[in-house]
Amino acid sequence: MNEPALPKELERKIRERVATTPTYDIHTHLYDPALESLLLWGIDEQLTYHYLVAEAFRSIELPYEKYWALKKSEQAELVWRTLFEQRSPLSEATRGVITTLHALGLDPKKDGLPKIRRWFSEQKLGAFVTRVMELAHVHTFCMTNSPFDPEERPFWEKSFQRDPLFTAALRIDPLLIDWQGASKTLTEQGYAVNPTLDQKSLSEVRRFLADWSKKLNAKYVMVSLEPDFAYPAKSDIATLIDGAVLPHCLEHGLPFALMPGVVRQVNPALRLAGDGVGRADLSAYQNLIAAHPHHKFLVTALARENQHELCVMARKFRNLHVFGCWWFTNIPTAINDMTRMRLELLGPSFTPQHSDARVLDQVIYKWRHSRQILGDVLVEKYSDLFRVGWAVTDADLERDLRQLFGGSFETFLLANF
Ligand code: RAT
Ligand code: ZN
Repeated sequence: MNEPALPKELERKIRERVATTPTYDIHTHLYDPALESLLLWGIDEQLTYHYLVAEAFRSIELPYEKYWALKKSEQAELVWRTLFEQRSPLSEATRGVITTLHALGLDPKKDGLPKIRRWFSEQKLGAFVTRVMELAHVHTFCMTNSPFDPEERPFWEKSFQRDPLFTAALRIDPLLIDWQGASKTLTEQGYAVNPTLDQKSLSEVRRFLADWSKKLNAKYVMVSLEPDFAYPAKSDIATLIDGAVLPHCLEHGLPFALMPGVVRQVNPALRLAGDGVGRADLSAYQNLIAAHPHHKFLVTALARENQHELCVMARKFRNLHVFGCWWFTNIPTAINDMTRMRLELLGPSFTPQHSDARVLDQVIYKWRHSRQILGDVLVEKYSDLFRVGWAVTDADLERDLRQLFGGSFETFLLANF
């Protein structure tokens, strides 16, 4: 007997809606245009994206320092020659450039780099932001904002007219991973902290977090952590989390976003491209989340091996919201696997993707590629449901997609546990 198949018309509708539902891009490295040159865009920025630089170095023999001494345009030309002319752009990050350029009406194979550069030089930033957001169906970005970044900090200190399309997140890696260094920065910024983490210092750190959360109107507080992060522990980082970050998050109703699995600077010569991955001990995160049921945690893990346990943890703790396919997992094989697993274990109560874009243009490919996979996965899942006697309606579909494309995240931001 033939099992009932999902009507073709419904399959088409699912794919079309997945491709076009407006999304909240909840973690990016883009900036409000008021932060001027910090908002990167254009072909040379795309080509010198650190994902591509790491790949190009596999095939160029130039000493690292010689590459870094080149002008950005020369670096871009070298990457172009290496990854697009001497071989096909088969990797995810190189394919992304092709998707992006075509979406903008350019043909990288035919046009070549000079013509593409000319096209970008004719664009105006304001209109380009609008075009990218339309093409990617992104309604809002969340930035990554660091009070420790000497280029970014002055903008916030003098304040500016915010663009409502760019929301903010307070990024605090230097505070948590290097208290000795951070205590100097905080002292310079007028906070009376000591190199030892005493009560006075912790309350000053809270004042620092409160001031910056307010300045940014932050949606959450975020850190990325090495695989060996332990909790509970007698460490500076655990002391700072318990004594400052968690009380701050609770008082201001902010989630604490944790990104386990980065191994910093396994190859420092690659600079920003030099970080690696390691399987994290997620029991530390389980301890943290279980011990703080009234706090909210956003988590995305870098190692593919951590994905299943993270989903299981989210089934146990409603104060944990799983999000995105981060960095090295932002490749079709991992996105496919992780999205299926998450839907099968969590239903639509997670956020499948964020772009992590560092260059505005990349938003286009990051979302197109992920939406394609989410479309495939959802067609399969709604088909499975159809076969057991549940036909998804238009309203169901719209609601589910709204949740997956930022609705669940926004509900989580407002939740009180
Ligand atoms: O994906 C990236 O661009 C990484 O370099 C990291 O910035 C990562 O996304 C992070 O937020 O730490
Ligand atoms: Zn990031």
